[in-house]
Amino acid sequence: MKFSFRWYGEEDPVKLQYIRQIPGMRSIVTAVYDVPVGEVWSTYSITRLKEQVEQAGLIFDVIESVPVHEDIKLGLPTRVKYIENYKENIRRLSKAGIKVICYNFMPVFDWTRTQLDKVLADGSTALVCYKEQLEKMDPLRGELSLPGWDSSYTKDTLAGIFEQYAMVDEETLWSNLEYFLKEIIPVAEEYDVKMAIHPDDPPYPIFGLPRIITDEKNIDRFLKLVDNQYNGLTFCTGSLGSGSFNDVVKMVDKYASMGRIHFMHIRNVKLLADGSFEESAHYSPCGSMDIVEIMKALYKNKYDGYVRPDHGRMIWGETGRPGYGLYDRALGAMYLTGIWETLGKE
Ligand SMILES: [Mn+2]
Repeated sequence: MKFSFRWYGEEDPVKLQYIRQIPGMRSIVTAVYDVPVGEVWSTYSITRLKEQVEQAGLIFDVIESVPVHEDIKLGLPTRVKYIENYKENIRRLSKAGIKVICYNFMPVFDWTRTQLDKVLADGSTALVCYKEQLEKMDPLRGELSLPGWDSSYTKDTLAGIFEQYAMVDEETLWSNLEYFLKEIIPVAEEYDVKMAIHPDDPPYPIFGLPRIITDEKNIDRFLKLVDNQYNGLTFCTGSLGSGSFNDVVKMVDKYASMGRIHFMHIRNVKLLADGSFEESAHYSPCGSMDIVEIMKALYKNKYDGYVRPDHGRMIWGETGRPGYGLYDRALGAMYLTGIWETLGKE
């Protein structure tokens, strides 16, 4: 298992030098942020990122994410150009040493929460998603203040995109995903880059938009669209685990045994009775996930891919990017490292 940590580049208040000080830390998970979605990443920016990471004594081999342009998800004729750009990004990243690319196929909105700084009983703050609040949110009405969603859309363009998605039901989204995979996976294979789709977060439709990477049945279908090792998963325990219908341990075991997990995001969530959830500390008793059983499933299958502690709470007075502070993620990393070391001695 290769331990990694997400870093948002020079703007990130968490310094690479601090990440290096987490015992067992190996790789940096990052991305080029200076180009619009859908464009080709400059070799200059990629090389610069690589140099920064390596100067800190860490390895540059995982990208999260190369975002998929909305026209690809919508299946518009312009997707041809954006898919060619995507292929070029795979080639360029491969040449820089990248082994895994994480991406997602969620229409319009990436991960969605209703509050980013909910104060928990111990005084830490965490990201939460309360069903009741979510149902009241309407991105098309009033001021859009969706926490965490740094929108590049104005209200008018957003209305236009929603109108386009009115034509895209789940089956259409599936066929648009299949088209995309059939184009890019051969390039990923040729350049030895494992593509790892991130599940939808939360794993059910929101705001009337379809979501398809949500549960075991759909992940089975996804893997069969292009039945090739290079078409794999970022298995996010928090995203899939925030649907109570998902048996996360069973799914980790199944997909790890198939060799289709290339990247693990491990975090805990506390499920509430109405389907809401709160992000919690990694330690199993703090939430609804059994992190030890998840690690055991990986160990049993000799998992050799990447793992990173996913979102953390804000603790010890730290401020910064919600979910991506240093302290709680470092605690999570050590917890995972400790479990992994123990399993190796049993
Ligand atoms: Mn994740």
